[in-house]
Amino acid sequence: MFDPKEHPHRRYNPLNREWVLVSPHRTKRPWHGQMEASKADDRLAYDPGCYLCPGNSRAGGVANPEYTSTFVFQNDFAALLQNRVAAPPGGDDLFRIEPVSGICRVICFSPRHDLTVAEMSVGEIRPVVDCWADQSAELNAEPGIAYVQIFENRGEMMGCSNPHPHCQIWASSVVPNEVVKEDAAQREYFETHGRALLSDYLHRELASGERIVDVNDQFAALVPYWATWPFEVMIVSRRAVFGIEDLDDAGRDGLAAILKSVTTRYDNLFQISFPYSFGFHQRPARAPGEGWRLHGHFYPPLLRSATVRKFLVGYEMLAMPQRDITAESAAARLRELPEVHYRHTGSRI
Ligand code: H2U
Ligand code: ZN
Repeated sequence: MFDPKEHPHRRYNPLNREWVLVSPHRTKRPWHGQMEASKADDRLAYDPGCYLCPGNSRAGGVANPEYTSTFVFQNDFAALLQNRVAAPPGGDDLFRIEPVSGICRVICFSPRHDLTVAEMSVGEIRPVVDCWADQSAELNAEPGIAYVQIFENRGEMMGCSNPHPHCQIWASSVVPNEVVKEDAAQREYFETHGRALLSDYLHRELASGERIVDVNDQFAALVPYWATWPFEVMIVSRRAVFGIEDLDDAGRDGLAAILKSVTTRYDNLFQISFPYSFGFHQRPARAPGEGWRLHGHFYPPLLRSATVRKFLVGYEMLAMPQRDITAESAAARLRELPEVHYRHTGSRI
């Protein structure tokens, strides 16, 4: 008898239409503790050497204002440039080339150098949500912008250059690869079923509860059935919202609350500031949006302790992604963790 808790199998990701290999037999042994001693965190609220702190100078010599909430600036080392050099797509079947233009910005979440999303209050995260929504609306309205990607690299393990809480926005004249896949999958699902793919998926997940990490009126957090990373989490709007700027007041509060919940659980898992890449996926700027559902992906690299990370190498580079612990057991662990941050005494909840 096939038992998905024991036997190797593959699971289908309907959002990107790829398969992931699951090998649950490799983690039959339970692991207890192996809790790394949490590193003493002696970061200061203000770091005179940080290029994101209020009042400090950035590359090129521009000084940041004495900001008190969020702060947005043009990336000084932007990967995309706004002035398109006019040229049609060129080349042939074997050598294709197209110009790409766009706008890259950096958003500081807080003037406090020592905070992270996990250690900010829901009330402090809410202005960040508003900033994302405003930026997304503004950039989607720019002529020549096809997609607005908001993402955060958290932690040195993810290549983040600075611990000051911040994220990036890259708005591009092309729809990037991952979004092209999700756009096609959601559009075609909508054409076939007349309902949004993630709406149907979320109903099934909420009914089963097995992979749910947390839920509020507006958003659900879950380990997707097809998760690749050990503690991958997806947050999904429970309302028919295509993009982040479409969130109403309650939706924004709900998003702030679910982000606080997920990041706090992450930090509590190994009692460290948990590294991840996070980003939203939303309707492309010039797409109808029908079939789309605003969601975010957390991709954290850690496996079973603060130092043991998962690499996507070997078989995964050459064949397909693979995981050991099942999505269900990862969800259960995250669900059972306390919602209060391990470093908090109760003053900052
Ligand atoms: P990450 O830590 O996620 O890499 O983001 C930092 C970004 O900040 C990075 O894209 C930009 C880098 O280009 N940056 C500036 O715009 N100005 C600076 O003075 C330093 C870094
Ligand atoms: Zn700083």
